[in-house]
Amino acid sequence: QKDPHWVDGRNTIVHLFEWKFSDIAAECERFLGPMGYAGVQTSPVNEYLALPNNNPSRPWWERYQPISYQIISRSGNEAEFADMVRRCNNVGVRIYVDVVINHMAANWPDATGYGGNKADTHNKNYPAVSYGSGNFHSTCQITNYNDANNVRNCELSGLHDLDQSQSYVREKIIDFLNALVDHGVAGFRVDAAKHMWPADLEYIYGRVKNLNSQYFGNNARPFFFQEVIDQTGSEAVHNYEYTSFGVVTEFRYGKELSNCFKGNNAIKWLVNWGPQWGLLPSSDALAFIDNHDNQRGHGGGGDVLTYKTPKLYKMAIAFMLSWPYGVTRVMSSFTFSNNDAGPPANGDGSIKDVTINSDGTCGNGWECEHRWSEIANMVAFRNTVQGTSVTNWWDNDSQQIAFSRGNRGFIAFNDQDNTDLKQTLQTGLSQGTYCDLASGSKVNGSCSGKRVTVNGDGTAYIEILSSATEGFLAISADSKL
Ligand code: LAG
Ligand code: CA
Repeated sequence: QKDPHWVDGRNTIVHLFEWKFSDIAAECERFLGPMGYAGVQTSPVNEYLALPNNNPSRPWWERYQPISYQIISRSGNEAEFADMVRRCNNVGVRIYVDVVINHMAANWPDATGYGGNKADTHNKNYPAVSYGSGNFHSTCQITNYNDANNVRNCELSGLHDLDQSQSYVREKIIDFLNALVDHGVAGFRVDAAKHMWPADLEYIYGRVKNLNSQYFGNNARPFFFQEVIDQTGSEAVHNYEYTSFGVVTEFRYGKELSNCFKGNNAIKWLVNWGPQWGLLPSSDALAFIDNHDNQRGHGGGGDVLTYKTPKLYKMAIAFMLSWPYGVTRVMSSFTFSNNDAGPPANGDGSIKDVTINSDGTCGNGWECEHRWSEIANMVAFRNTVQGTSVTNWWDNDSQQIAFSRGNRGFIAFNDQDNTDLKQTLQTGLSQGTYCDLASGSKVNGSCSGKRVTVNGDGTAYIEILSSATEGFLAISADSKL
């Protein structure tokens, strides 16, 4: 169940972290569809804990404490969810829901969900599912990542740990996933997969119904990408235990690329980026630079590049989108300084609308990295070069590299401090003038950024000054003027 069911010619999933369904639907229609994005990962959509103390603001991590499997959240209700899935599918953008099935909410006094359902968390009683204490592993805390039993049968941060080996629990989870499939989703991000037994997940995925034939034809199996944090390979649980029945989030991907573009490792070594670096095989991997956890020091985070260092971040994202590896995912954040802070909210606690400025960026506290022209243009680049391989590799033996994607695209990076890149390089492209997708965009046949002249023999003079705002340059068959 590794096929994301993208519409032909599209690529890349964007995580619209904490967005309301109504805003996601609008974004599919006004931006993601037209720009060639393939899908959206939503935040958890089922009912979760509304923290009893609303001061200072609802933390984003409330969403990872389920109260029931009803579709009701800060993002909207079931009718709004249904409307979003329909509208996004209609413009060729797939929906993937983040599902939290490892556990239920931790101990809280008077735990109440967004839909108003109550849980007696101290007694592991969640009547709105319903789960009782017998559906959980006996209480113990995760303390030893060298012990797979401890990691999978004990509680993660006090979150009550479901026993997915029970057929009753499996049926409840399958019913929940089937309800989402009925609405027309294409698949799921499985939260905390590392903390569940592979055999239980394989059984559950195998029992989820085929995707809604209205959008996916007959016999389409749901896509599963599973969150397994395995950054070192030295813990008891390995990411490859999950790859025979789904894709896995490849945490080493963003970690190593961040390290390179920060200058801690030479980017010339990226010539063999992929399994030779210890990464999963391409077809098993979800590739990303940062996610909602590690951009704020959660989930094994700490030093990945994020929107906060835009020049280096855009270079890492551009490299990801130009390199043939994995199912790519782009993060779309809200601005934060406090790691617990929830999304931009109104006085009544409702999530703020995503507003769009006249220059296409977002307002109201939303970063919208996916709209940064350099990133959106690289999603288009990836569509243009689909099916080609890496050719014409060049490097300066250090922090400057360039390569072609067959005869469809060419990209160069200058990550070297105080050193300009000024080179005549083989681009692989046909003769003509091209618009650089990093410094500008091609709009109505004209270019708002640098122009690159490709000669009859495919060579072109490439210049990226170390002082430039953008540290890369990219041209493609579709950016020809
Ligand atoms: C994940 N992947 O495996 C999510 O990506 C990650 O965001 C989730 O943790 C985690 N698994 C569990 O679903 C997040 C926060 C935690 C937070 C948890 C539950 O990173 O910090 O824990 O969601 O809301 C919070 C408090 C803890 C507390 C716990 C229980 O931070 O201190 O013990 O709640 O009340
Ligand atoms: Ca578990």
